[in-house]
Amino acid sequence: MDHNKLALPVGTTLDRFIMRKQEDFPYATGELSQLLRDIALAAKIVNREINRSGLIDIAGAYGSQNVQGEDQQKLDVIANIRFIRALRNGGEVCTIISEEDDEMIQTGNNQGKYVVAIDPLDGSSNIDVNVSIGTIFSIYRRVSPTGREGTAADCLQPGTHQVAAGYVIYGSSTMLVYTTGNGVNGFTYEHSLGEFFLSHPDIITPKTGAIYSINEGSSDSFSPGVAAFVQYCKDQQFSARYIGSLVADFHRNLLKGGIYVYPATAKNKSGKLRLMYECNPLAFIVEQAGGKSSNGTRRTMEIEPQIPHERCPFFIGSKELVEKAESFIANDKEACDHKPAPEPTPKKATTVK
Ligand code: AHM
Ligand code: MG
Repeated sequence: MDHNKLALPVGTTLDRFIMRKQEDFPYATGELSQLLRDIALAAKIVNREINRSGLIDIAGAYGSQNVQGEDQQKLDVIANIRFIRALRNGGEVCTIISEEDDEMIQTGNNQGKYVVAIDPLDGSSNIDVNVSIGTIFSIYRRVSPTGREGTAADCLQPGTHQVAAGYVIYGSSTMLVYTTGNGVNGFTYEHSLGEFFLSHPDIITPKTGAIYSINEGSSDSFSPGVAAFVQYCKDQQFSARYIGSLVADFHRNLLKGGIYVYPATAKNKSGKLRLMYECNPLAFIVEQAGGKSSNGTRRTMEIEPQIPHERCPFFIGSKELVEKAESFIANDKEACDHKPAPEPTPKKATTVK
């Protein structure tokens, strides 16, 4: 009897995977590994809260707004507490930027070598209706000396300086996907064992795809370049898929190929999504998987952040599709640059009396 058939191996746990990766770097101190494990632990707790949110009184609005004037959901607040507590207790992080907090959060771990930017619960307006939501995080090495609080310079680094980034999707299954700059790996949560197991090793995103994800409700205020790109997607008979939950839209397109766009609109003049804890981490992941991310004219990860909650237009997904969107935007810009000077407004005829 083949014993393996009787009891199939359960596979590699996230903890073991992180430890193995650490062994690839002979001088690694294990702090980044510990930090990733802290995030995974908080994700398990948040996953538990989300799963029972319909049963206990933690769904719905909290009755306050975050720094960006958005209504906070109770689970936004709970997830924020859980992640901050895990990062504070872990001891590796000196400073945190969170979507839910106006100011930088000092953890009190002044010896911590890392800073974290996090959206603890993205797409939270979807909580009450059982739609997938997510956590997005980005990890930087501090640039200021240890022994004191982290500074704005530690927190406001361009995405190219990220040492790790990832997301958790709380969906039909819960997954954690992350990169440390050496490929992208995905882990699925096994509830009964309380562990994430490697289920999607070395994720590569398709070069192109046939899905476009954009909120077309705002199409009246799209720039001509964005409007032309959307028309191109329709002409190609692409499928429109928009959950309105960034992690879920991104995750689908990462696996199947496609493009997610949140452009500048009349309501959100610089786009809606935040550079530090929504765009940059996903940009790092997509690039590591062979895809591309841009603000329409520039690589997302090269944008120099000015403020913690900065927003930027976001075009992310399969390389060919992001490049196609950029080419429509460049043509639009060229058209604007070369627009003939407007006809002088005819002077009002003077009435000769
Ligand atoms: P949030 O961080 O307040 O949850 O907002 C971000 C969400 C994204 O998950 C999603 O892609 C986008 O906002 C949807 O915005 P819209 O409803 O304008 O299409
Ligand atoms: Mg968000």
